[in-house]
Amino acid sequence: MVSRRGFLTGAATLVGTGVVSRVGAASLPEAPLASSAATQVPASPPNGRPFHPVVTLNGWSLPWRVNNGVKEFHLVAEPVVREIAPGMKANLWGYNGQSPGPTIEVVEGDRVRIFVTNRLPENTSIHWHGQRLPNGMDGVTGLNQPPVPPGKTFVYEFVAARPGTFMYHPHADEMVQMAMGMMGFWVTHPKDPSQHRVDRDFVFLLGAFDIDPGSYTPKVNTMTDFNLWTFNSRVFPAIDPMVCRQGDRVRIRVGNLTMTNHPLHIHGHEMEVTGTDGGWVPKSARWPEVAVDIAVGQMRAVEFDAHTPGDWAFHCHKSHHAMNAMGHDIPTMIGVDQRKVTEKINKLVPDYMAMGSTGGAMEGMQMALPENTLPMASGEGPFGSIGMGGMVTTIKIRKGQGRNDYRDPGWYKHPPGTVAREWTGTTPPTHHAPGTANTQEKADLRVRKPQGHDHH
Ligand SMILES: [Cu+2]
Repeated sequence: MVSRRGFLTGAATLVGTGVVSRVGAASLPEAPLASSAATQVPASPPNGRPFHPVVTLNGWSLPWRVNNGVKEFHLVAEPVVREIAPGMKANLWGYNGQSPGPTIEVVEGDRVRIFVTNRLPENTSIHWHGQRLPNGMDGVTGLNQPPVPPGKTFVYEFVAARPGTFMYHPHADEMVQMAMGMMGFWVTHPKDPSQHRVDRDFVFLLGAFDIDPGSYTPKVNTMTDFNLWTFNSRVFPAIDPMVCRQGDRVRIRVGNLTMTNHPLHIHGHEMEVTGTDGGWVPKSARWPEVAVDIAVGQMRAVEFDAHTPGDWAFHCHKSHHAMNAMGHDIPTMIGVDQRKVTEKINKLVPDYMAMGSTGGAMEGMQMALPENTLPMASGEGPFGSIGMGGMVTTIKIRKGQGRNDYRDPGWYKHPPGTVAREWTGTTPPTHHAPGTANTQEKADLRVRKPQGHDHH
């Protein structure tokens, strides 16, 4: 759902606020606006050098116009409302209606002109992370350019010199603006479209937000203890699956603009890093992996052969990043029989809730959620609760999926006899490991309310 916010609308807004940019409103290209968080599969490029477009997970690519051979884009930095998942919206800052902003796709050698209009309440700028460009186009406020004040439009112009995977983000009040969701993806395709050719090319940015349960705006001073871990400002199960055809060569490009690293793990397949921030990795220098760590500020392109049909998990392997808010400040209660204890504690602490004696903290949790809050973990699969949230999605590989078809094919239908099943024969007697037999009686009981007060 991309709507056309034509230059007339833009001009009216600029004139209305008494501000007209240096380039003149009439020469601004339109700044299209995305109104939903659905994945929008881009069509083949309507003009310019041919390329095979990428698919932005829960995002879209920004249309351009060609003006005397120059590709012109218009980004509008502005407050947006982003649906993090059905049931939760966040007041973020982003570009052209969404956070992250739209993906910019150009071809090696293209001359690119990007108009950046600031509709935020404070100065901004854009840094084109990873690009070779004239120093004055690099976007560091104060160092390379004056800030873009609210209401003004600046113009950036450079030649997309090398093919690869890039990002864009502000370099003005960076801590606040990136914590608010200001970031976007950039792909420079090779001049020869047969180079680095794959069948599916997915892109997304890793993000982190700290939004208190029941509230809508991220706490921008949080440094490490975030409670929402996102792919393109979405959490599982609201992140779209990466849909593939069996036999496809698949690329996933990821950029990390959070404050910590994320080891991304693929199930059932092996991947290799084929591109880094600095360019393409020669074939002889690649090695197979099933988890690729993406450090802060890094971009990686990984590739794999989609050889085996199914619904394969793809997720950050930091387990706290595979769940949503409210996962912290909760004590470990595995092995503690809480049945009688809870009764006693409830006399002292009426809202105390026992959690997870057998390990399944999330599944056992029955608690009314505040408004605009997601459960820590949800997602219903064909076999019941998936029990994850955050940085998780699935790679859905199907035989005979259409070449350019990214529609969710539904859950995988396993051939008979290929699903793990209960053993129904006789079982030999089992023995406890030494020292573990009476754990429940011997456990040193230490109970904490979810909100953190200690009670002994
Ligand atoms: Cu992570």
